[in-house]
Amino acid sequence: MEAWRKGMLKSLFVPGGVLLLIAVMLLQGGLLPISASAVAFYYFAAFAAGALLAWRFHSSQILFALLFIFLAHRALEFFSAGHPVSIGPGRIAFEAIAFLLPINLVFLLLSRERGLQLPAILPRLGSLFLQSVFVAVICRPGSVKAPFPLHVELFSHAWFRWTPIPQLSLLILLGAVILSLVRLFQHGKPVDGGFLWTTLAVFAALQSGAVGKVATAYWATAGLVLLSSIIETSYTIAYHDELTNLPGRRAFNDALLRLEKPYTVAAVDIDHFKSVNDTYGHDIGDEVLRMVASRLARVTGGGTAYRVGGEEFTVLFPGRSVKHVASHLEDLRVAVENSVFRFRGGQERRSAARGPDRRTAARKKNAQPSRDVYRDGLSVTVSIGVAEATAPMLEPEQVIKAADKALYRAKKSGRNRIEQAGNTRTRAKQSIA
Ligand code: GH3
Ligand code: MG
Ligand code: MG
Repeated sequence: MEAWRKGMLKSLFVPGGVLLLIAVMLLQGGLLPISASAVAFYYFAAFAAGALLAWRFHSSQILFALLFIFLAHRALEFFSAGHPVSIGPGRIAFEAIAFLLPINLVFLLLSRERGLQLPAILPRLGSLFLQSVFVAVICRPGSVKAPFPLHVELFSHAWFRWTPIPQLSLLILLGAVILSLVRLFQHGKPVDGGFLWTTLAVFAALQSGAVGKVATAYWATAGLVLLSSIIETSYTIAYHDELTNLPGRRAFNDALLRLEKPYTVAAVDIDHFKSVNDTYGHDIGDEVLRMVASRLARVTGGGTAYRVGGEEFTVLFPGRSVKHVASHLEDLRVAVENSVFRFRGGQERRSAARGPDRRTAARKKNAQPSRDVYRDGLSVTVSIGVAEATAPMLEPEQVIKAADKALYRAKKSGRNRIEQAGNTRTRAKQSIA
């Protein structure tokens, strides 16, 4: 649970929150005198690099968010001639953009990523064009006030003296923040965190008058946050297994480089997993893998679980000896054993096993799931081999090999149990019902 909270907090604040915090400290705290040319460089670099990355990673969501933010700021600069104004086209542009931009961000956040195919980008380009025409029309020279809805007062005027942002826009910005927070907690995707902190950076930019040095730095930060969410996404793809969301083989290899004695390695393998696939089909097999992975992700005792192969996992316990982790591994084994995986339409799914899978099952006489199937659910068990780094086994490869050997012994002696390297005694003997 603790690890889950830590991971959630991290994906909430890193990197968007940290970037915005640094921007606020530099810009509001005056820690560092920043020249206008440095801000201009930051601004163009953030948007250009962001657009380049979004294009290479086929993210129309991010590309259009960057485009909307960039064009919104360009329009504000244009209509207010570079300094905040409280009347005329400059103010109208401010009210229109404070209203439209957060709505566009919400739409982009809710839209499904369909890459940079023409059918996906055409409607967005069309909407961008229509909005540009709308802004140009209401901001034409001589206009004094924006259309009424843009500055409608829903609450007492006195409450909003602190901000130049119209009430309705504040509400939409708040809605966008809440929505991205909800999505972040639902999916935990870096893009959701990106939209959250970008919306807040847009708020900071509007709050600082939308034009001028400080505001420009906030617009640039909005771009940088989106850019960093692309980097974060590609990191997640490279280091996490897509099916189970556990860190994958690359993350495991990375962790091995950083390991220092003492540490313990546990090799975990699902029992009779092939027969789960054969009996219920590959999709249910995948679901079961996900379920087991979610138990592994919550392993206690300072361990981190990695998906190193198909249905093979490794838990690393840096700084721990086998003695320290034994009870935690036992808790893990029991947690998997007691988890009943439920799915709808068990019988239909059962007949879904096709082709070679089914033939293999028919041929293999003793192919049966490790646990009996409950009405609409099944449960699986895992075997665990555990080894710690002690002389003469000092290299991670040796420790992993020893853990694998112990795992093999656990399989041999009946499965659903934990075996320790160099110890022939069964540590947690459990008979399979
Ligand atoms: P044992 O108790 O000896 O480990 O038996 P087992 O059936 O689990 O043994 P084995 O390691 O031979 O089987 C692993 C199976 O896991 C084979 C493969 O079909 C299945 N598998 C590997 N990766 C995936 C995956 O991503 N999804 C699904 N559904 N099945 C997978
Ligand atoms: Mg297995
Ligand atoms: Mg296996």
